[in-house]
Amino acid sequence: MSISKTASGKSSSPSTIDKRLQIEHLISPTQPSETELNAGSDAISGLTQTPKSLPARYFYDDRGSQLFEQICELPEYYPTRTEAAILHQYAGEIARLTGPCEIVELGSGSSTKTRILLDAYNELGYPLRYLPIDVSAGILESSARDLLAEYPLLQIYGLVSTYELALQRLTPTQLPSRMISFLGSSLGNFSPQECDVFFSQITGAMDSGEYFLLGVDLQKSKDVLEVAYNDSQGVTAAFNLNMLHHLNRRFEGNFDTAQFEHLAFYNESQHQIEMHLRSMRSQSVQLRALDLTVEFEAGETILTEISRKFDLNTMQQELKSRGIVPLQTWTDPNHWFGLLLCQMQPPESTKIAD
Ligand code: AVJ
Repeated sequence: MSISKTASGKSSSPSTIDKRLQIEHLISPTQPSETELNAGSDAISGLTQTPKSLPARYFYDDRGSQLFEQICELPEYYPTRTEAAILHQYAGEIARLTGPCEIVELGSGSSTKTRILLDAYNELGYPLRYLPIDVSAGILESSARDLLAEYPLLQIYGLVSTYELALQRLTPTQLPSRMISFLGSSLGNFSPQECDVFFSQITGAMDSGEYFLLGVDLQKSKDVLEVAYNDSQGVTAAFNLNMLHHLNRRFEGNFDTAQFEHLAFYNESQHQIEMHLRSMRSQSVQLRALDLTVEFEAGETILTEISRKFDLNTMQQELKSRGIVPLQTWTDPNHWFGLLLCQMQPPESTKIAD
């Protein structure tokens, strides 16, 4: 019994939507901030290293976010629907465990899975306050407006931002508690070292007693994994190649995407899918805004993404050792995906645990 446009009997008028919506831009593609100017430096360092790499966050311009939404619907790409099924089954339990709280979502995208949580909080009569955080302004604003039309009591305070900036910017919540959700196994994009940094940003942003909801993709057979990143319709390939379009636009580049191909495989010893773009011939590419020329040999690859696959027990231990205490863990019948609800320990006990 969720409140929707039909259940509430009317949809909200545009004016009340505007009153319940606030979006703050911490980054912008047209007027790059200090941090955005630095952002080009991660592309420079990746492209001048051997082997070459690019940060996965360059996937997500507006077009890339759209392609990612399409990936989530692919028959081969199991993580999204598996996580959504777990959420459907346990959202009520999550809401009861956290009580009323503000929901912060890192990398909110289309906020599809958020509806499952909002429905559960709504059914318990809890106030609905949502803080989506995404680097794509287009998808953030359009999904915020859709949500406000569907939930007449919802308040949204969106941040167009990287995780890092947004986590520094969180002000004390007006509700009894807060839950930061990080779904879709986006954590898998981080190397172990980047995970360390990310978890300290999380602990830095959260007060003791607050909640952290984490979705992680679990280790499984190579066959299932490789098919999920090599779909028959070529959407994943288009998503991967779109990073080059994004760099062209953002940094005045001249990548010819017809001269690169998508490559994705499971690295079993590292428990990670690796996505690469392979240069089909020797070529040189300029990124004028970065004052950079990059030489490629035929067959040379750029690593664009790692997607790590986790072990649930190890993840629980790791979180606990950082004072992010798992309260409850859920999975699907195949054990393909894991959802962990954690609570921040008080600072004193964090010290003892160290
Ligand atoms: C958003 C990082 C979880 O690693 O599965 C999907 C991105 N890349 N297909 C993933 C992705 C290729 C996705 N994450």
